[in-house]
Amino acid sequence: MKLTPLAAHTPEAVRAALAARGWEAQPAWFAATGVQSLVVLLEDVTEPEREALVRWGAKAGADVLTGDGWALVSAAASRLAPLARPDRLPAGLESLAPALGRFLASYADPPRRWEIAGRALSLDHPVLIGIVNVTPDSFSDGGRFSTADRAVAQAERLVADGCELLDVGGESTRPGAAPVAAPEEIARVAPVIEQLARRGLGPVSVDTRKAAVARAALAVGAAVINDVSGLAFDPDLARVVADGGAGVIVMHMRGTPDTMDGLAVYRQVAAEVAAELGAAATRAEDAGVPRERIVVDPGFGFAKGPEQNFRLLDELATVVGLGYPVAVGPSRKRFLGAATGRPVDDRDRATAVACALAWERGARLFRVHDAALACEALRVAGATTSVP
Ligand code: PMM
Repeated sequence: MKLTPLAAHTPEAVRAALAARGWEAQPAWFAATGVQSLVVLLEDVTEPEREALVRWGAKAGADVLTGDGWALVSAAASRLAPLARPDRLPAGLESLAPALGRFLASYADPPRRWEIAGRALSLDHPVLIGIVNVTPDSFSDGGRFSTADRAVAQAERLVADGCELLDVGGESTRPGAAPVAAPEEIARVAPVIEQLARRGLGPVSVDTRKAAVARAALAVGAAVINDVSGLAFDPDLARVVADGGAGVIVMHMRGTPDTMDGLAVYRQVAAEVAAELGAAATRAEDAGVPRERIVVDPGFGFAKGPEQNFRLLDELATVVGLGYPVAVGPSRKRFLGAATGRPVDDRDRATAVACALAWERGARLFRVHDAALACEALRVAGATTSVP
């Protein structure tokens, strides 16, 4: 007998092995995704549910590790699937089916498009979001692009370097930054968005936490609202997104930019960020934003220390498991400086690597200051990924 270990982090190796032995494309793909091993953590598990899980695990050949009120289940996707089907579910595990069903469906068929105002962005390749800061105190460009003309020039370069969405922001969210009142924020971003729309540059997203700014931005042509507060700062923002038919990026943070550093306390950062992000996305859906318009972002650097950012980057699959497309914004952030020792103006290589790692773990959109390096890194990363 001859033995060849196959790559287990992607279904591609199994699919290719089956295809090379005469399997048709579709059954080969289904079988390849079916044998992939998945691990899910279950919480709020009652004692009878725990016993039912252990019995099921012994019969199905799944690993079930349990403790008081929780269970960790590890099994091939095809073995987990019956637990999501009401007709095949073992007695006593009824409450598991809906959440597991949602997870398995998005795992087997991840979102391929993001609907934004007036169009859709395809997610079958890495999508770069170029940062256009129009804040005098922006930490990363030192305010060099503080006038509308400079912002437009920056936007032109970002598009030339491969950006498919331009994110215009008028309020710095770094710790200690002075808050900006809505009229001032509108005066900064609206002329830039208007010019970008007039020149056919974009689509454009507006980086704001405020409903009034979002409304003004949509009126002059923005297609996406990017809210670092995850729709928690302004209770009216979700409705503005829904009424405007806009796309939305719901980012994770805790507290406000001034209080967030003190709130960076987690037992398990990826699980908690995903749970809080899921709640934020539900806020959007409850306000009438269709699921197809929502992107989630784990919020690197927001209420997370360097180690937590790296854990989150490595365990991004937990955020991807929510079933929404995932955007990431590691660009030039402190945790990259902590790993490389590089100052803020010399972190574009580190940013490009972080983007490639995030793509590998399932992120599809990448918010960057410098698109050229990230674009190259993502072309290489993207070329390793086969989309069925
Ligand atoms: N980071 C910043 C601002 N806005 N939006 C999203 N969606 N994700 C981020 O990570 C994010 C963001 C802070 O960085 P900047 O001041 O360099 O723009």
